[in-house]
Amino acid sequence: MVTEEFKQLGSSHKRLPWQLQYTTQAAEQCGSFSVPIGEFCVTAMARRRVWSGCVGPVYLALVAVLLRADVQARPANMSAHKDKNPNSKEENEILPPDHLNGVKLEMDGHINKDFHQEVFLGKDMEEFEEDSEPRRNRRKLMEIFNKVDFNRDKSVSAKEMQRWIMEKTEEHFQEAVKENKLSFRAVDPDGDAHVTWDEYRVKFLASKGFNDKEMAEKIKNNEDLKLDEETQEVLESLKDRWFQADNPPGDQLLNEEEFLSFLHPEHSRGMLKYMVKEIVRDLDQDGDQRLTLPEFISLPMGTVENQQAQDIDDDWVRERKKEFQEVIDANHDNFITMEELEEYMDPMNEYNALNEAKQMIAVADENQNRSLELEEILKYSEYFTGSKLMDYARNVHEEF
Ligand SMILES: [Ca+2]
Ligand SMILES: [Ca+2]
Ligand SMILES: [Ca+2]
Ligand SMILES: [Ca+2]
Repeated sequence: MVTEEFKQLGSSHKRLPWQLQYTTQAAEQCGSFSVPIGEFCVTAMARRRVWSGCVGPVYLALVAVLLRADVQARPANMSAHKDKNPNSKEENEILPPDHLNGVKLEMDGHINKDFHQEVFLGKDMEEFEEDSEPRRNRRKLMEIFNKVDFNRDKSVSAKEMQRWIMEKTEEHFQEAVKENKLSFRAVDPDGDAHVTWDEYRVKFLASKGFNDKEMAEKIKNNEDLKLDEETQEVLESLKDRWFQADNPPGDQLLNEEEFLSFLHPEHSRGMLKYMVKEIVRDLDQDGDQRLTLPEFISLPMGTVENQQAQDIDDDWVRERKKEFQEVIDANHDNFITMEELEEYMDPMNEYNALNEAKQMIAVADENQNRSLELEEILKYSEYFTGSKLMDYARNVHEEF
């Protein structure tokens, strides 16, 4: 189990906007590329019909080609490049993030591999990523340990870890609120506290390299924007989401709070439901609005070309199966309903936090006393923080 966890730490997530992520990430998971085109087409077509009428097979082939190009051109770990690229930074300000911190599933239905690190580190996550100096990391981890150990008995119980997880989850939410202020200012430059879909659409297109004045003019005159298929696809799923975030009575304008739930669906009940619906729709093959195990594990669907990829694939399936049976399917009737998935994905669910706490403890609890001592946390620092501490035993000694 531990080895598996460690292996996961090394695997990177590719985070593309909303629906498109589905196929590319699936491909990445098994180390080879193949589009589960049947499922994807159904999704793309259903969505497209709503907004712009019918599509031909040529279009779908094009999407496949574009996706293929995209997968190959993209760096292995997008999050690592995020801050070094000023363009993508600007884009990030107004686009819904592809990955939500502290939420158990990615928006495409994949399991969030960094979840336990996110809820253990809170907003300090990046410090551990950037800082590879083991001495400093060790000190920071010791500081964290002392805070998690609320009653100061030198040991972290499940209750203490649960409390900590809830606190760190709240921290992610506060970060989102803070970032949203800036994002909202960027989409609402005239400061009238409301943003129209058209205003947002122009900003989005500008972030994609289109000329904003030209686009605004075309939109005003109802002209064809002549967008490439990929941009069109992303825009349509953004539009769905935009209208979903518009609280009733809908006026097609988003205020700051609505914009927050547009960017961060995880903290709004209505948007959480919407996100769950999207995931179920994408994975549900027989249309009964709930997921069986085969439906839930069918996501990567790739052809596997070599043994290494096969192993990754097996791990992936094993982990997904475990999550289905032991956690998400709460009443163990072999179906995941939308309600069950919603509970599972709700970041503020205390029961989930306790489960997570117990799971974290189980990974590192070498002396089997159902709580974590400092030595255990330091030894498994890679699991908790993503960064390895060399010679942990000697160094612990030094620090004391
Ligand atoms: Ca304690
Ligand atoms: Ca089903
Ligand atoms: Ca169930
Ligand atoms: Ca222990």
